[in-house]
Amino acid sequence: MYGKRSVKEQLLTKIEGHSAIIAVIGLGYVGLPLAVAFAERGFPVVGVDVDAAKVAALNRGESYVQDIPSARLAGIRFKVEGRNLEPDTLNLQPSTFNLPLPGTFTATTDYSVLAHCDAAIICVPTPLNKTRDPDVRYIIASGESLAQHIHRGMLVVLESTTYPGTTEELLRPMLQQSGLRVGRDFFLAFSPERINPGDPIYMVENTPKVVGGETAACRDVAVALYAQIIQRIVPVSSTQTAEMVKLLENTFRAVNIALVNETAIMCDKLGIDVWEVVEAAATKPYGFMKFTPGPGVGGHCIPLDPHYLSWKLKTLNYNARFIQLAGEINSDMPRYWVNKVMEALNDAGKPVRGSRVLVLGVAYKKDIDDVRESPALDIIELLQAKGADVRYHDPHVATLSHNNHTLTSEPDLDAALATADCVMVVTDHSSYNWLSVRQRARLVVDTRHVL
Ligand code: SAJ
Repeated sequence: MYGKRSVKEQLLTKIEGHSAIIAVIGLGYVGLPLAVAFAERGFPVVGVDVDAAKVAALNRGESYVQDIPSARLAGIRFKVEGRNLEPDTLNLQPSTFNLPLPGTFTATTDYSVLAHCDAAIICVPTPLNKTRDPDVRYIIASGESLAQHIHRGMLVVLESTTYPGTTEELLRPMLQQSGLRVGRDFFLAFSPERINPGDPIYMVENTPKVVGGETAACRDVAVALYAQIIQRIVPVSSTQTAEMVKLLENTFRAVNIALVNETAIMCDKLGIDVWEVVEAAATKPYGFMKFTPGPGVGGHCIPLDPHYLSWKLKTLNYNARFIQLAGEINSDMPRYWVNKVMEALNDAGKPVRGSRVLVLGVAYKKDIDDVRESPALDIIELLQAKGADVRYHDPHVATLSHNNHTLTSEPDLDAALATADCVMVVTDHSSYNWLSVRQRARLVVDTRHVL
């Protein structure tokens, strides 16, 4: 091959020269920051998403992701001959699609643009379905689109959190239908996302990135790509290894949160203040990591990711007991805390039925507006099932619809506090004045130890 550079070498040259056209599939809290980071590094970047509203907003320079202010989009606005194209002209058919220029970002709903891209990074959701089993439909949809447009010299990276084996057993066969061979004609890798929304310290650029390839060449190309924007790359020996790294990271959290939640239950039975125990244990300078008890575990990562691992092991006839137990303990915390409310009302001579309970904070953790898998949803449902008149207040969540119930946040917090028979602190948003809550509330059940 003297003189004829290999497909890998040609792609590496484009990557190192920042001329490789990069596609990011899925423009959520993971995909958008990644796309922006590559564009700001000088790459031509196209974002692909099925949601036309998101695509139009981005092409208007409007961001809907908290960590990416719209001003950052303006800096990488897609320009042709130095002028900003109107949004509707950006969504042309691929044949007339103006491919992004170096250092710019544009968005489209048309997957056929992938035929013009040198790299495609898949950042689509991996939820659980009704039976709490992995739902990889979005990975499959992306794989199907890529299979139609994959070409020689293309790198595909999967970032979505999923069970070990997804890249090799699910994605690779779909892409090889093209007749192209992985590791020679195209490259396939897995690299877990570690985006932490709202984190003021850890961004895309300074969070170490684990990368595993289907072959050594796949790993090399993926490592080279991420090395253009991320300070520290951590190559591992396979895509399964990289998939497993992410699941260990989040299972570690789920199990330790469950441990501290069970510790809270044990301390309650022992008449010991678990918060004092945790604070004192946290003074241990080595070999301990602080977790805090709470109303349960919400979000789109921690309650779900471990089940991707336990599901895979079940197919191998192994029962991942820690994951099972952590899930049981964490998902039973809403019931534990609702019982606390019942006991408190009972001590005040009030039945739950007909009592007004004000839930303070419904987001799954403080200072965000995301209610996915939030324990507040279970708490409200349990209280309603017992006949309580449930109200809520959350400065970040105006309306809450769950199991075809729709509640709206109480407009007047002080009045809501004063008229509630019991106030339940579920999410400890920083904006609350806890002294005022304590003064106005007749009765408080505090799941976050803020009072
Ligand atoms: N929680 C507790 N006690 C704790 C920690 C969390 O009850 O000690 C609860 C929270 O209230 C929340 C849930 O668990 O309901 C999840 O909280 P989280 O802090 O894990 O936040 P997430 O869900 O946003 O997790 C993300 C994850 N990031 C990625 O997957 C890239 C996780 O790996 C991060 O470690 C976590 O953010 C983080 O550290 O903020």
